Amino acid sequence: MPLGLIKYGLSSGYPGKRFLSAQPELKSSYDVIIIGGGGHGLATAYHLARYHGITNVAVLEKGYIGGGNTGRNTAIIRSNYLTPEGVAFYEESVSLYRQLSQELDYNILYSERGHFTLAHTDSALRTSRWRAEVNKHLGIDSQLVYRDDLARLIPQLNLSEDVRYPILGALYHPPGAIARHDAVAWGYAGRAAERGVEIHQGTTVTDIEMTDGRVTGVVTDRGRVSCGKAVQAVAGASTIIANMAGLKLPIRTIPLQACVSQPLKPFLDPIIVSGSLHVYISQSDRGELVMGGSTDPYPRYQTSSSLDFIEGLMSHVLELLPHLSEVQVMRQWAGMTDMTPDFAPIMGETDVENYYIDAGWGTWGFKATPVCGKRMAEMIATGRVPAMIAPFRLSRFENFDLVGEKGAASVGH
Ligand code: PYC
Repeated sequence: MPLGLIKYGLSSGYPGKRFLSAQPELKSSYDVIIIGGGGHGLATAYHLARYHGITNVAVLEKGYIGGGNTGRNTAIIRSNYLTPEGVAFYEESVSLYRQLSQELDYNILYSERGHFTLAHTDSALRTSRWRAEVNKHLGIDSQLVYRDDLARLIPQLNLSEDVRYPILGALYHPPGAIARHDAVAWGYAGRAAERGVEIHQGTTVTDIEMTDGRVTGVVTDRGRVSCGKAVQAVAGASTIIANMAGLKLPIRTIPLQACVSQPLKPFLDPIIVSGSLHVYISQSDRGELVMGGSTDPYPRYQTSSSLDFIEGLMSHVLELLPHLSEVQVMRQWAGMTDMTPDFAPIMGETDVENYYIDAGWGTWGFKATPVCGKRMAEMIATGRVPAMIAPFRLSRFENFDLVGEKGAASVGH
């Protein structure tokens, strides 16, 4: 055992540098309060502090940082969306992700694997072709591949025609990647805190105080605080918090389950997704297969797991990769997805003058973390909505100016 570790274990003090300094008392007032200490809230805090010099910021987190959907997803990063608005937005996120370890001086284990969305029907092939063309037009590396390409690129895949859903081809997106999700939250938190942002874990927001259409303060279970501006980034609880500010969101919250297998030697480099079979699967740096499926069939606010889900998911995984039949599932969990009618997020201003929203992340929130941080911070600091996020405004649902992204969702709904 290394000497340093023995000294550490025997020391009565805390010899290591704390990642986050001890939690202070809440101040009476902040320039900006961010409700939600997941990736999006922490990235917003980091960008406010680092790029806009706004450091009188409090992040209020009910549980612990990254303990919500940031730590409950399957960590897939890609930009092969269907609409020009979606593609441009997620492409900025991919480019920020690519250099995030350097930006934060913290290894997020970013790993480019190639992302394959399998097509099992003619109509899925048509959507894939459409996505490939939109992607290529916007400079995204994305192409349609067929069975002979797949046999070469993913030799593990069951390409037999004698199955329920034979594979006809796939949308191949070489930059598709995975990363370590906790590290994304920790990296942003650490670097924001170094610049003076206060991160208050275990702090539940119970009300939002309003006067004349403006937020004046946020009430928590640790006391009331005034603020100049407030932003909510609370995936899975968006409607509840927005209600406190008098806002109604067109969101239904539905659990999404996932699981990991026992660790295996590396054998699967790419990320494989099948919308028809409701499966996505990748192998993490620890060797575990990270697997997920469709959302639960009913809305509710709970993160419990079900046997029904794991049975269904495994039968689908085995259709694609039958040699995994002896592999054990080690852990199972659920996140909560805030689904919008058009499968695109809700970002930007609201009817409440100084209250901003980052919500509606459905099953695609993790991959948007860096771009959300950058663009939300820009909006809060400058008072102008960046063109990049303008299409995702809440008011689009009133005038039916939707951003239809359902065809690009990896998950069955
Ligand atoms: O959008 O890539 C995605 C995704 C994968 C799993 C859930 N969503």
